Amino acid sequence: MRTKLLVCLLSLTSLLSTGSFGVSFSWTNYPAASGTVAVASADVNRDGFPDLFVADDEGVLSVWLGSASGTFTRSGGVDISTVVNMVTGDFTGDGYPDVAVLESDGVHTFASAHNGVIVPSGGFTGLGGGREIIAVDLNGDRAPDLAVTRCVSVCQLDTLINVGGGNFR
Ligand SMILES: [Ca+2]
Ligand SMILES: [Ca+2]
Repeated sequence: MRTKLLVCLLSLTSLLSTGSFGVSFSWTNYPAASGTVAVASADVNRDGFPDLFVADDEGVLSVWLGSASGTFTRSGGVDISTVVNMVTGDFTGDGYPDVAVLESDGVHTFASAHNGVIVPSGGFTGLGGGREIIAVDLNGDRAPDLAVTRCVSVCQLDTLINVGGGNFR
């Protein structure tokens, strides 16, 4: 599935970059982001420019701040374990995007400190075998909750309800 998705993305990227759809893109490579295994976007510092959460294969989650030129500068990072996937959302309710990281041992959340820095805010271990994670308001209280699919002996869906302040139950 991921291979097919990658092929589709590469095909689409090729079409876009060659201008087949009437648009073109330039490429920028970030050597400092080598080993990237997952990426998600949000305007972490609310300056109007999208930023990136980047997780690498050495167990570091970094924030890359965007700019008006479309380039990114690494702002800082926190140690994590093996990343499977991640999703952004304002889990703390302060208006600044946070990130929930699906790691090999469970879900860990990191809150924006408003300056492009993120700090650990919570976590659930014992949720091994994670595959996918989404943020969605499951109970209609306007606070984003989390839904996780994971497979150990059987595949299942787990939900984590946001109880405020970046805490889940
Ligand atoms: Ca920004
Ligand atoms: Ca927040």
